[in-house]
Amino acid sequence: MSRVGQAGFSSAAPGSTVWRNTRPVTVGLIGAGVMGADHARLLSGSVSGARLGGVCDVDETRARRVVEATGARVLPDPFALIADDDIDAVLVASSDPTHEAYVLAAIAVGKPVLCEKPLAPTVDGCQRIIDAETAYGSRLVTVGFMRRYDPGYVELKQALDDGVIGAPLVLHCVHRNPANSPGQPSAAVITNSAVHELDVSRWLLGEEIVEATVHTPRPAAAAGGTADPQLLVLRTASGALVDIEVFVNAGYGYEVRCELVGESGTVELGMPSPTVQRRAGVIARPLAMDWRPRFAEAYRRELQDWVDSVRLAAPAAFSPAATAWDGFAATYLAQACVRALETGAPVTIDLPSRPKLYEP
Ligand code: ISE
Repeated sequence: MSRVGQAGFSSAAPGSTVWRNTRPVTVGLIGAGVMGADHARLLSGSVSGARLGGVCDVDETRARRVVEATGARVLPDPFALIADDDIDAVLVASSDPTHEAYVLAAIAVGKPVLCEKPLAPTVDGCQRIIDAETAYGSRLVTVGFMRRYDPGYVELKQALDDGVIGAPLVLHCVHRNPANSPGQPSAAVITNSAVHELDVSRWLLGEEIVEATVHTPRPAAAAGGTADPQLLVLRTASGALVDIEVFVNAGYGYEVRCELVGESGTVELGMPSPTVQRRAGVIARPLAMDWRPRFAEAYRRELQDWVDSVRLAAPAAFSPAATAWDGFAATYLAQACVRALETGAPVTIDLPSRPKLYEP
């Protein structure tokens, strides 16, 4: 019997709103860095039906700072946290190379796990997670591609699905960060940043990417040798095109833009700020300096949906949550784009077929 069943989170029909468990879901957090601290704050104040039960980080002082005022325990060992009887579900926000081991450990004890992107940095690592989840027999893994919960992206997808702009032809994406770590490998511009657009393209368009080319202008002086910006051009199975300008040393702020061009109209994300400032001779809209304020509502909705799905022991009806298969696909596409960057030539992408467990 699954740990979910043992904990009292018994199966419910998808779409049912009857909570099978009235006590809050006790979440164990691995990783108390920038994203872990943000998740802890949301779990403690903005998400209903959950409590933070334990936190583990390689830096114990950082973990202590995060649990202050929450009543949660600091656990020294991530695997002990995963196995702990008090922990119902696991949130992985540690460094990318550690994700696979923690997700596999959560599957081994039958606990739901929300893993920050990437699911694993390598395709083989993602495949091992798919194999473990398939052997377990039901889905436990969610990948933190939070843009699927952003109100703007959700409305954009709704417009497409409602037929408001006709069949999609071109998706234009822009993804800019003010600055990144000096010496960042050129591949990381794709695997760490553009990977969001790779996921969002599949999710929005509801089809797979079959070819990728990556173009690079002369690198920006601020990029310190990294190939930045990059222009990714993708072709989908039905023949639509996706272009992604990713520029992680853009200097001026954090900005994400997206416009979908259809046969009879276009739809694009609105301005991120609801206010307009007039001052010192300019009309301006405030811009965030990193992704947390820009996607604050998306992170909140993502966590709430995950907690609700744990309480229901089933995904909520119409949940946009990314599965382990979506995590696999994102890493697979990112690696293909890295090959396209390195060779300068188009790369054909033949994503393996979706295992039965992940069929809609
Ligand atoms: C970061 O890791 C993220 O996931 C952000 O959403 C993205 O915008 C940024 O470029 C990444 O470094």
